[in-house]
Amino acid sequence: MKNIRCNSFLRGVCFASFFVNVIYFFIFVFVVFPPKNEIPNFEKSSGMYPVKNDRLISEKEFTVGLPPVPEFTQCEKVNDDEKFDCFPRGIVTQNLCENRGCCWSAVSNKVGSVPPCYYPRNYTLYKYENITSTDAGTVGYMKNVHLSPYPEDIQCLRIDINYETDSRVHVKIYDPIQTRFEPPFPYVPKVKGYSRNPLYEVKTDKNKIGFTVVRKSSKKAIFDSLGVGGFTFANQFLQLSAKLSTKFIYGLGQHRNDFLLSTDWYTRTLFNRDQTPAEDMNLYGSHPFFLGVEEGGDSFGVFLLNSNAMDVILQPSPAVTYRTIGGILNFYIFLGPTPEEVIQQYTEVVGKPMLPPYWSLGFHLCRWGYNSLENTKTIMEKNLAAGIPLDVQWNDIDYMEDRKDLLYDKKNFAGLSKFVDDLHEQGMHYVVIIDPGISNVEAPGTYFPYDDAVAMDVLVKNNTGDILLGKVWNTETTAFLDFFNPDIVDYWKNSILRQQKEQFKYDGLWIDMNEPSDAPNGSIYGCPDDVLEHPPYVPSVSGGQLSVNTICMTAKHTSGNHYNLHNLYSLAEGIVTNYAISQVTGKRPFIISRATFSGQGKYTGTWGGDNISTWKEMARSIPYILNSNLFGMPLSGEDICGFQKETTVALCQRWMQLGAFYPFSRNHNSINEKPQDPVSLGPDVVNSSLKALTIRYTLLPYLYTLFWLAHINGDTVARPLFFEFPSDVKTYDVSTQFLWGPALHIIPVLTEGATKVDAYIPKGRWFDYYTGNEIISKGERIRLPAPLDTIPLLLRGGYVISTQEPALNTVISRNKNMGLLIIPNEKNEAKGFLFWDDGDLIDPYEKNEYNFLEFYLTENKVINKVVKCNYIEQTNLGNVDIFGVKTTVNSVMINNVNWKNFKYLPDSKKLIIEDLNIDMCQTFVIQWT
Ligand code: MIG
Repeated sequence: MKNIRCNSFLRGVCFASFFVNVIYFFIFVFVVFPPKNEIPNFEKSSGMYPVKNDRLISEKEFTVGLPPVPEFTQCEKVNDDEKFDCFPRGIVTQNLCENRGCCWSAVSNKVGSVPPCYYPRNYTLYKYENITSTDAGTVGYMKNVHLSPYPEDIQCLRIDINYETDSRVHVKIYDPIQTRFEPPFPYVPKVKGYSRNPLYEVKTDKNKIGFTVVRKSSKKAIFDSLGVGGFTFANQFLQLSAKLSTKFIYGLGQHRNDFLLSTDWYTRTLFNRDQTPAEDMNLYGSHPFFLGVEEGGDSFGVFLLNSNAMDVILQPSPAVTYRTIGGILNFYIFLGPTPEEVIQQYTEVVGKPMLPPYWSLGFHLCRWGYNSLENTKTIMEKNLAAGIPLDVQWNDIDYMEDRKDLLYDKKNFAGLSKFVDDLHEQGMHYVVIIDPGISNVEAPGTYFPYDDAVAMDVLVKNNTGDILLGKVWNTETTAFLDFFNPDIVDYWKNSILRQQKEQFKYDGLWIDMNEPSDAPNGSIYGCPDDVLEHPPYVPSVSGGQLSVNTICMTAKHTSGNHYNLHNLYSLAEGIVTNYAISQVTGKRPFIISRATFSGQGKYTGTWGGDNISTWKEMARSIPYILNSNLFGMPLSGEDICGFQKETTVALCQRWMQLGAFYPFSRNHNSINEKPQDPVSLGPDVVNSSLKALTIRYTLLPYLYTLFWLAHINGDTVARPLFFEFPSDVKTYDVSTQFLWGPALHIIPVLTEGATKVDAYIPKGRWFDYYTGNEIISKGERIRLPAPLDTIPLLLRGGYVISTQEPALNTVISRNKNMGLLIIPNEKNEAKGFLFWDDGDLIDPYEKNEYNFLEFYLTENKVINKVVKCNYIEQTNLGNVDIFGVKTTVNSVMINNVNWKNFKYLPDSKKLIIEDLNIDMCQTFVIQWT
């Protein structure tokens, strides 16, 4: 790329603005670090959990500087759908609106719909000084020519458009003079060179601010921001709008809404918060990424790499508006064209998901309030005795001594170390919770986590430089670990090591409360009055203020203010914890995090937080799982049978079936609720759980292979139907069914008492998992039987699924025979893969210690292809089930030798070949006639 500089005029402007910025800097320093003279008043906490739906929007309206000049006159003929809101906060009048240079049309003065005050077509606060395009992209410099209604417009902006890959364009708009905050992670690998043959074209215009990305093949503008809306780049208010090529939009998490997003003037707020999942609220995680799917299937993705609190508004045009309160505008746009490719391209930027240890794909049992080791053990043993496959036992904060991190209750949990050793003997694993806040009131020398943290200076500070104190679970007050401090790596590793050495050897960590959650709103002293605490525009966060239920925005981390880093806190903790555990145990880490940010899936899995035991919540868990997969965090699940409120037998029976197909499958319950493990709920729940979990365990090699493909390619594991059928519009809003990979269709029962489900079955050849019955669908709704103990499952023609004989846990099942399910398509063909390794090794790919096999069916012959067999342990094939064999089979040949042990089932048209003993790392041919 040619090096383009500011022209002399612009240099003048930029220079002048440099001095302005220096002055701002001093003002800023003064505001952020006021002379230390007063301690803010102690604001009494409104209890551990303040009312969480108090949406309070009372932002100050700033109308500073010059009102924009009257040349913005193009108010006519803007369709309602294309009106972009020019006055998002406060009560607007015609006068106030027009003072901003915006257009007024009171007719449509409805909250949450057509804005009465909207941007004129020729609204522009910036003018290009210089814009140059080359084969590699575009560079432009713009200067601020009209002041926005927000303080501190950035005077000089640079836009870099880089054609990074054939399917990805990177657009960065930033201040070229004074560096602004950019998230330190996810770390995006730099691309060398540029694409010579991009799938897109990017249009710019020297008279209009913005850019338009056009898909070359269809000529459609997928993201068109040229002269759209009111582009603004002030210090704490950055706004960009764009028209989109489709109203089928997904993502922008974390929220509890329909999977297919509404474009009906719909605001999604991204700001990590400890908030029981409820509609229209910002929840634990933030993922400024969306997937758009055009009718016909062409898909694209848009990622705004920005960690500040933001609102993202969708409107019917369809169009999107980003309003973020800090950082820069850093967009990555992905061209797909399939939805799956969009996710692969997105995870190229934010990081591919980690490969979970094999055992963590088993079933997990947990609750808050076992209250003693004895009770934990009793419940666990009852479930094992009932034959419930169980890989992992968990304990919640009740195992801690006075809810103190890194210490266990030696009275109620006496013998924990032996218990954990015994679990390991049986092939089971153990996971415990840990919070990012530690008690600061223990006597010196009695609580190493605090003493060490002070000695190593790894705690979050307040605006005056003292340790910030909040209150989480400790008896008195809580200090927060600064996961942005480089020294925290040693601190965390040493703490975990010490706990493992002196106490017990857990296998994974559950990192909770890491939004971070803090009950007193900010700190026990409240927060200072500051532009970081009360920015001119506050996104629609529930609670109305940024510090509600978390620490102050003025809190200090080593790498900056909490204002910028808030949404990254859990990612920082995830990165450090992943490293620390792998160092301590020498094994592949397993971590489940409540809060998340883009790129989290590279380090941790996640779960949906404090859901409620209702039928509606169970159904809502499916969009959650699908979204997590879109966000590159395939290891996700919800609390099976519901966390809060009492579950019922009928609900838990169905939820255990659905939960058996969550990528991360854990039954978890809140304190004070009745036990809800299968055995405690009785035989109906036990039987359903047994049946569903046995299938999960049978299919684990397939599930593990999907996780491998996610790890290597960025594929999804649990997948919406439209990922496999992108041209079928009828699949676009299906979120009551989902797929594992391409081949297993899961159709849970979501209504009480129902014993049938009407499901949308995309066009093709399918087989009932249980009966082998063939279903040919034209792309229609089909009624499927669903007796209370059964979750309908369909296998998709065209695939080979690898299986293994199930057992009580995966350490046992991994010694058993493997199998293949061969599921033919209309042409009697099928293919599939198997990834296999020791299940616990760190970086099997980099170390090249794994097996990868391919399987192919053509007509009446199955063969394998050995791509790699570097993991020295036999993968022994014991049986092969072939579906849809239309005529009786008389003979079976294995490697050209007759094989007697087979049966043909005329009713289900299944051929079952048994008692094999084939090393799958040797090539084989199986034929039948
Ligand atoms: O404020 O550790 O979401 O799963 O059981 C509650 C106790 C703290 C919140 C988690 C939940 C966990 C609970 N924790």
